[in-house]
Amino acid sequence: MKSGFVGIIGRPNVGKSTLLNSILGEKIAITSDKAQTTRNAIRGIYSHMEDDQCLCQLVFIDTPGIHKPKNALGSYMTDTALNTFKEVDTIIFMVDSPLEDRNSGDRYILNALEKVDTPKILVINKIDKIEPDTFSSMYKEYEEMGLFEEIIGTNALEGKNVDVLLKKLEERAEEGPMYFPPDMVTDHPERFLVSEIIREKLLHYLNEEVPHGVAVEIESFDESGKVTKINAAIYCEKQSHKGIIIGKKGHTLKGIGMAAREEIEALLGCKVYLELFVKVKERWRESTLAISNFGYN
Ligand SMILES: Nc1nc2c(ncn2[C@@H]2O[C@H](COP(=O)(O)OP(=O)(O)OP(=O)(O)O)[C@@H](O)[C@H]2O)c(=O)[nH]1
Ligand SMILES: [Mg+2]
Repeated sequence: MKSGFVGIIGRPNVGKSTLLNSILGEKIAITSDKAQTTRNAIRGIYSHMEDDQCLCQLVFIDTPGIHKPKNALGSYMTDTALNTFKEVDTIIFMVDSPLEDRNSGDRYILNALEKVDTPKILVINKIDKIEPDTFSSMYKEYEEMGLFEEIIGTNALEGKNVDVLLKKLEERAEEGPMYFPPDMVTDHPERFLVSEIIREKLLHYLNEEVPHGVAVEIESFDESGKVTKINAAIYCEKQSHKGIIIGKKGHTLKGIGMAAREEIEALLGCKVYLELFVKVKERWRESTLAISNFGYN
């Protein structure tokens, strides 16, 4: 059989996590329309089965968007993405718009990519939003760089051309072992996935700086009864943010809790009682110790 590790890298918000979910046909990675959604390397396992046999297993690593860090959390995120370059057999570099000014984030990543000899595939995502002429000129510009083995246009949200990408990756994969059981989609513990679902709802319900400054910590996870009881703390950076998260008469937090619970129930396949608390930890994103305590280490 064939197997290999594939890293998905790019600027924030280009659709990396959406692509991972589309490949797996299951939601493992949280997504949002806000930049810097993903904070850790998220592993998703794709096993191509035929007649009970695994023909190819690809372990995808979805990474945080590479950006100019403004705090310790941002540095951790960007380092996580850049370190993936060395750990994988193939790099998918994802973009969603043409290369523009000289100092654009994509140019920064391209410079870093030039320094590694890992095979690279360029994915131009969001083709539904790119004019055909623009797509052609993007294709040409990237092709002329001679850095990429393949260039593929996708619409990750609707799964368009994701099969083409998978086929190319499978063709390129080399003989190798099965790293995970073929029915395993991710090796992240349920606790982590649950905390991410809560964080995703925070990103959906809140605006501007507030969701970027939150961390979710699962304080207890009790599966002993018929209903799984989960207590989670939402940490934010300011007292004023705490007020925003809770909302008038607690409406915002209630909405977040309801949306999260529904998805957690689907994930765990059982009824869930979810209790959320909001706490303040000032400027936690600037402290290496604090970010490490929240699992960003
Ligand atoms: N129109 C369109 N939107 C897309 C497509 N792929 C992803 N999106 C949207 O783009 C936004 C960002 O998607 P994510 O998957 O969270 O992006 P990301 O690259 O993982 O972002 P970070 O984790 O912040 O680095 C979401 O609102 C997605 O629904 C696409 O092909 N077309
Ligand atoms: Mg992401």
